[in-house]
Amino acid sequence: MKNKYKLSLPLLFTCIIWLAPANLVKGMPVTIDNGTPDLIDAKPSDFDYTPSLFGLQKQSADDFLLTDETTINSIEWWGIYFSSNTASASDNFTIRIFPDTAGVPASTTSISPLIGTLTQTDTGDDFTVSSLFFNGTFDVYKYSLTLDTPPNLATGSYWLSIVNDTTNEIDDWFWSTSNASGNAHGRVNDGDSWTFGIGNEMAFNLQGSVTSNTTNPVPEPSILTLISLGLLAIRRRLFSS
Ligand SMILES: [Ca+2]
Ligand SMILES: [Ca+2]
Ligand SMILES: [Ca+2]
Ligand SMILES: [Ca+2]
Repeated sequence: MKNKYKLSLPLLFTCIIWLAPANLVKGMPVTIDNGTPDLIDAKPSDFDYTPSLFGLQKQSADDFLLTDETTINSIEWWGIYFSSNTASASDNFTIRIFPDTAGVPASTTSISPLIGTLTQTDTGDDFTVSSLFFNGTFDVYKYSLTLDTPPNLATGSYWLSIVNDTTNEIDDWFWSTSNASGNAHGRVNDGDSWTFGIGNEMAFNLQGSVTSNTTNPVPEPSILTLISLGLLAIRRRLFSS
């Protein structure tokens, strides 16, 4: 008899795991960390920027992946003011999230620009450019945005676009990179295709929480079949002795 109980214990646990609700991690914090400034480069992302050898785009975007349905509560990113290192007295960021279409951002977003409470802080880190075309040192600023209306996003790939507007400010805003190798993309105007491959990762992170869990999917039919077969086998053992 003892053997039969030993057999059924693992089965019992299997059943308990299977019966547990799918939303095991609902409400759990989510951090999407795309890195902090590498202090090597920065890319223009400013409606007031005039395309030049420093970048052909006015708008830059970088991708992120959500493995669960997630509500985004806040965003942090980093940047500099080019070319005289004069910080904007009134940043005017347009923060948008675009769906992914075959590895590039879609032309238009279905999510309204994200608004909230913004802070701008000089990190104390400096970024130095030393090239044939330009020499200069820039204060690296950190921006933190707590969203007024946190968007809820389905599982999938997205693109975060952060574009400042420094019209009437002496400098233009550049988004700090976090890695020299990456897939950030750029474009000039709203509605354009994102045709410029920037080739870096941009410095940003997102914080949120899981709205609905998708990493513990309902068991496959084949697993259910195995469980049923196990039950049958044990029944047979019990009744045959
Ligand atoms: Ca300008
Ligand atoms: Ca990327
Ligand atoms: Ca400094
Ligand atoms: Ca400007």
